[in-house]
Amino acid sequence: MDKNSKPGVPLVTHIYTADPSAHVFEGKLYIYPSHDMDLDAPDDENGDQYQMEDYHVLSMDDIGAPCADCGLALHMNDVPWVSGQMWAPDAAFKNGVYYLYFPAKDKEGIFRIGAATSGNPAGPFTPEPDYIPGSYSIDPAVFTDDDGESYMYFGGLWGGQLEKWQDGVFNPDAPPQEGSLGGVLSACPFVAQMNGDMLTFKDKPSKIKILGEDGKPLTARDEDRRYFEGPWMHKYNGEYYFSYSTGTTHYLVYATGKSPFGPFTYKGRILEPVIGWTTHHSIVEFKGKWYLFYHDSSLSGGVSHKRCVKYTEIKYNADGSIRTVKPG
Ligand code: FUB
Repeated sequence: MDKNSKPGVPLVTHIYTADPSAHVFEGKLYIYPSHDMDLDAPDDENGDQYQMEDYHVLSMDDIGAPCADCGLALHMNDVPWVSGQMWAPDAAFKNGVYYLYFPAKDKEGIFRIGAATSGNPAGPFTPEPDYIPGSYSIDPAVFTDDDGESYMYFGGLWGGQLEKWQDGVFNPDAPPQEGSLGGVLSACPFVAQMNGDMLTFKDKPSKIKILGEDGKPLTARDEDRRYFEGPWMHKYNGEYYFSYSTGTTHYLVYATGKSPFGPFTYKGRILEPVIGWTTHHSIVEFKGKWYLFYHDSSLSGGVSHKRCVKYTEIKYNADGSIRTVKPG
């Protein structure tokens, strides 16, 4: 058990953690992070340095309370379809069952999204024998709306292979969607409504449109605003807030809309760049306040694949905009 948690300070320091998905379950905060490996590896654009093998769930009785590592929740050796790279997970609860969702490479080296179940929010989780049919790419985020319907948002560029799925089939030769492509539309993340079993998609995943204030979809060149990875959905005052990382420009930003399927209109930044290359987050309401969980690489002195999870409070303006946070 670490010391009392504080905003802007690593939640735990005995392991490297990243990509935090925070939820309130059973009156406590549960955080589902990636578990970064303490290994030496050069940075590359394919994300080969992110060789994670398992998940540990973190929990806090309250904001400001100590953060506990609940131990091993799931290991890749227990998941028959996985060959490696267990990246950013998320969790959900329905009908007495806790669900852990996780991206990992299958035996062909293609990222898919798996599910595992438990009666306890801290796990351990029992994996399904195969990945979710029709799932691909990385960074699942599952949002349950007020009417009980759940939706999975997912996708990440470069190592996360999102640009290779834009036509609905895996195209290993798809070009990267970077600024050099000029006016070409940015690669879109995807959303799929979940069936009641929370283990399968209702329909084929559909593309999410992110528009500028002019109503036009963001272009690949617009690297300050276009989608890169790390989606999250939350609802505030009846509006859907779709937030994500811009990757190459290292911002956490958000766009709002009237439906969980979008389209969403770009609104602004949530978090300025942190120490390290990646930036990935979740937003959760707890006891009437809103919190941003995020990571940086401060614990390792800036090594991009050895990260640590932190939190800070976020505030909304009267018009629903989120006040930008500068990392401390
Ligand atoms: O942790 C591995 C990858 O780095 C995640 O899937 C991305 O969102 C980025 O944080």
